[in-house]
Amino acid sequence: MSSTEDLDYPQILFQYNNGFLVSKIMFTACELGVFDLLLESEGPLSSDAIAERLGTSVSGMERLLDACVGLKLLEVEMKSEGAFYRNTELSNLYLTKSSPKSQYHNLMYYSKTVYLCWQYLTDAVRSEEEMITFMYGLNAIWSICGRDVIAAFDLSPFTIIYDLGGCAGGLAQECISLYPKSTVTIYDLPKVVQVAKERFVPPEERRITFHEGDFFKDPIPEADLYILARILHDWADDKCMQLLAKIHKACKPGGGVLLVETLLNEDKTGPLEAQLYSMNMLVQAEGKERTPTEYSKLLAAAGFREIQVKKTGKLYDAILGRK
Ligand code: ASE
Repeated sequence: MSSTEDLDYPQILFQYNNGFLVSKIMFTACELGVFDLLLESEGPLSSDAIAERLGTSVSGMERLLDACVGLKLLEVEMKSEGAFYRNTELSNLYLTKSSPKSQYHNLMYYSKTVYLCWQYLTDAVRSEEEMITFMYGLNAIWSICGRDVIAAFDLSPFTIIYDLGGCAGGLAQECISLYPKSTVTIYDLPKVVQVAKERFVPPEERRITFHEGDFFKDPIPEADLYILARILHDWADDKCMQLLAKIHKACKPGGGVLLVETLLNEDKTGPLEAQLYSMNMLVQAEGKERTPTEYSKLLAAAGFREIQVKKTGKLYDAILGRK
């Protein structure tokens, strides 16, 4: 009879449980330069000598070296004076900085960046929930500033409007309420559109429609006005240029693009909100907050003319460019 005790479940369990300890021991020995030192030294070194050369504690280094021996990243030789350590072939080949096959930089990327991200693995797997929370968070501000940015320019001549990255539709709702002849299409990623339809925009709102796609990869339909609210601040200049040029191509002659962003002062001395948000873009996205001149240059380079900047006095300002 085959019993579950025949299978070494606990061993498998503990092996999985300890996986990250193994990774971190290898990363740490690499980062401290243990393998580089042992490659360069004439012969095997004692833990005291390694600790001294690398500026670490002796007790910590001793344990790290022994753990590396356990992992076959080092070999130890017992002499009358004590333990002496040397690299294994694997360490010499892959864990030293100077080897032609060195994996040092990859390991450091894992140790410093990937390792930290995995602290949030649970949240990432729950990310639908997180995305919905983010959508509520981003949408809430339009009940305070939406009217001001939509009213900053007379948008009544623009009847077909696309809100690119329009997300939960808060700004689109402000738009149709101020401009009764206009329709707004929210262009966003399929998973965002799905949530916007289910939870945010009431189906009886006939003047708001949806378009599922990735505006960097997929076609952008022809329209009178494209709204880019808090989109360009997510991206570096080259991506902004790519998007604006694509919008310029799709735009009807006489149409335009409306940027809605938190504007920095020309000398970047403020406002504090824009400076704080710019730091946040460094952490969360690929972009930054910009000055009116920086946005105007991007618009002009994409072919837009008659660029006008309107400060609203609230958190978000408006910039209009015409084709
Ligand atoms: C984005 C906007 C935000 C991307 C990530 C974001 C906001 C927070 N995280 O386009 C809203 C603006 N607030 C801050 C702190 O930047």
